[in-house]
Amino acid sequence: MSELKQVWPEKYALRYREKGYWRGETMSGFLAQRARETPDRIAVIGGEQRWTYAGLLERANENAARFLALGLRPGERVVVQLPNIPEFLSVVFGLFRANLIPVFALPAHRVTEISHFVEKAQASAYVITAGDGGFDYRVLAREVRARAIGLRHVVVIGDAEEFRALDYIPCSEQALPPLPSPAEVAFLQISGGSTGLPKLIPRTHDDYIYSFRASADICGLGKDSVFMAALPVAHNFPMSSPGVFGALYAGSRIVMCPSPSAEAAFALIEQERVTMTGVVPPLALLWMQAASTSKYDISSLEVLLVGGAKFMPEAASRVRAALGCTLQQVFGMAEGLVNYTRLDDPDDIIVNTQGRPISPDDEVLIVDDYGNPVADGEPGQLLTRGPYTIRSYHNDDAANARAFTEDGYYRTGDIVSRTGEGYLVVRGRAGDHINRAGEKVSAEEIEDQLLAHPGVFDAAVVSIPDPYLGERSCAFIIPKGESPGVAALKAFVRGRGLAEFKVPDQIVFVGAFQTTAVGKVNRKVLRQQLREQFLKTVPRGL
Ligand code: OOB
Repeated sequence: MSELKQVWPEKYALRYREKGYWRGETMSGFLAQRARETPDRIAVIGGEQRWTYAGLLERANENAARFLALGLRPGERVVVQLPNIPEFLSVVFGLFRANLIPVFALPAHRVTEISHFVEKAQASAYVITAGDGGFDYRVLAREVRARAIGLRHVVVIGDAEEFRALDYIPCSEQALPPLPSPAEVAFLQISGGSTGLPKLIPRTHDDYIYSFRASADICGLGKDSVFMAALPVAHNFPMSSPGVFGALYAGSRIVMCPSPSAEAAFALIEQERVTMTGVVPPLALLWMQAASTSKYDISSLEVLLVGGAKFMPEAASRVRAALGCTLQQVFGMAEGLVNYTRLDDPDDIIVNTQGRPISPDDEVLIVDDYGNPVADGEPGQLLTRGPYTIRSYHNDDAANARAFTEDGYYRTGDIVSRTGEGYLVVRGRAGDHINRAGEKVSAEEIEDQLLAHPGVFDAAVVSIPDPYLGERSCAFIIPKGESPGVAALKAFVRGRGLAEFKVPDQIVFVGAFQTTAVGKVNRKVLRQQLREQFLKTVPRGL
């Protein structure tokens, strides 16, 4: 089994400990502490369920004993694919308590992605819910099991059919293992990067707890706060910025919202007196529009976090009037660095910037194509390292060589500028992915899928500005003879077992691609040319 590690050079690790960023806490340790301090306060609400801190801890410990009863051993990986339900927390904290390593898949992922995670992480188990949003995850689990050798267990919340129902696994009698070292990897996050299939991001207890503890502080979460998870909670943003983990750390109450629609979200905000939640820009636009005619009282909402993709200043300036709350912009990445506007920042900063880093020890470099720092206000590539930014991906030498500099900076692929006060403004990006309403789609990954179609000679996938999604995907296809047709090609990609958000939004058939002077197609240049051609010939917004 390839070793799981995330290591900062000793001098940095020492500094991060000395400065009190890394305090030696663990995921299981902090939850147990909260349960001791405030056992009877509500920790999480979802559907008909309301669990106290003591109740969440008890369920997590029971689940830990069940996972051990399956024969899983500390350090083994478990892919978790669960929607926004309280069991997300009892499963994940159960895994933490058994020293098992969750790998966080999104509910939208399908057989191609899940099998990739199982193989890449060498996972032994896969935890799902029977069904959600009209989708039967047991059908998916069958497909995954047929492909992913090494997967020993499928554990289901709800009706398990031929798999193991979590609630009916007898708890192991053996003692729970000692808590892990805080420097160990706690889980694997998924990257939304620009090349190929998603990469796995190992995060340690030390670094991740620092990021959400500090986030909870910056966002003003406390014991009386009610945090609603509206986006799929497996995403880094609703998980830790400040997210459900930040909320638990602060002793707040969590509301699991099953769908981010304005109707579902507003009903829960009214019912549970939610004070804070986070959304991607397209949802913020929808919510602002819906609020003007909504019958719900959302006056309890104090802070709306918006991030995952660029929130345009025009829209940002309308949040307070439309929703009656403070906007907090968040620009982060599953690899680490997270920036926030501060709650007491002047409106000009809140509206026009994507915030500044969490930590005084977040090192931010903005450089030109030759690696030279640019002046404030000038756009450049964002590189970063710090106390919660990873130094390497899991088991991926090629990606590591591309994504990290020799002195340990992560190349974010984002083009940003910095204001005189140290706030970042996102201006674009260097890498080729489509940021579709906050979901990152790798152009290369979709091109690979399209090329598998017998009627496709060549394919180039590009991002096109979209007034609602921010960006959408457009695939330019050179057919091999007769065109396979748009609908058939979309159905083909869908049939390859990918998240729905990866199916090209648009498909355009062309006769040829321009080639560069030497006759070789540079994919980056080609994508740029196609994007420009498209924007010249098709009116914006279509
Ligand atoms: C969040 O994480 P990821 O890993 O899904 O995506 C990271 C990328 C960034 O590199 C950037 O390209 C884009 O998403 N992004 C933004 C943004 N926030 C993220 N681009 C413009 N403006 C923003 N406010 O998306 C994520 C993780 C933690 C907190 C928030 C978002």
